[in-house]
Amino acid sequence: MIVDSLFVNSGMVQMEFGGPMFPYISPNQSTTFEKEAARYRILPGDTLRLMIFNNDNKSHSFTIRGGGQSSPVIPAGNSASWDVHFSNPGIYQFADESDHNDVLGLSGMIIVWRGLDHEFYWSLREHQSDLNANILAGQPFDPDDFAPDYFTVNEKSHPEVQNDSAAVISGKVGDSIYIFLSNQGLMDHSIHFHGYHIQLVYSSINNWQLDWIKDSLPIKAQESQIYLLVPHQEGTFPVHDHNLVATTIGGNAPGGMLVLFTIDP
Ligand SMILES: [Cu+2]
Repeated sequence: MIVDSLFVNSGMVQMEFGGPMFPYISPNQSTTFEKEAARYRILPGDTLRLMIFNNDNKSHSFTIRGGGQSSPVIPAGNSASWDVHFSNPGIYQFADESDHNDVLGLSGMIIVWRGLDHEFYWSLREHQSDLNANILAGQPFDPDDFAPDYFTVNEKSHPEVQNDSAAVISGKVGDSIYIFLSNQGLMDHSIHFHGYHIQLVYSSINNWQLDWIKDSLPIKAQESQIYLLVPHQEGTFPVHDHNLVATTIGGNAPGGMLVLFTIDP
């Protein structure tokens, strides 16, 4: 049994220095609100017990997307414990899908995989800075009208994401480097590496590209994937979404889903 905590915190976020502030609800691992979502890493066979503390002013509950497991409903200011079981290795998403709380930030990834020497994590998400206040005010939201202006890896746009050592891939020529991706957003993305090819070793859906070795791989909304990168050369290269709207930040390029990474000899 792995025991960990999940604090539902609400606050204001900014996805760009000097950019707009907008309301957000985040699953965090402490009582301090931060935009980066909690991430849980366990081994196959482990049971995860989440102690959930709801610091928000409305009730919340979580489900494992596609998995049929639900937490208790936790009223504002209350707490509950939730045991989640996984019979297969993979990447799972926990989310509060009621009232579009997941669009407001309330979802994250649970990784159930064997231990590895070199692993990195990418939670993909889009944000529309003028939408969240309307959702919180109870106005209807039609996903067909979604027009995001911020695109994040671990809830940070480039260049801020360069400070995230869990997102910025690093290693040496010949290493087996695994990248755990979970698309928490509403859009499909296409992850494109410069300098290297990556192998798709896991997908949470029936993905006919499994085991393909390519420089670009699409990832659907709410899909999770694992890439294996075995670098054949040293150097510094970008990896970015090939859907170029997602490499903007507040309407300007470059930014968003773009990470520069370095492989050493
Ligand atoms: Cu490119």
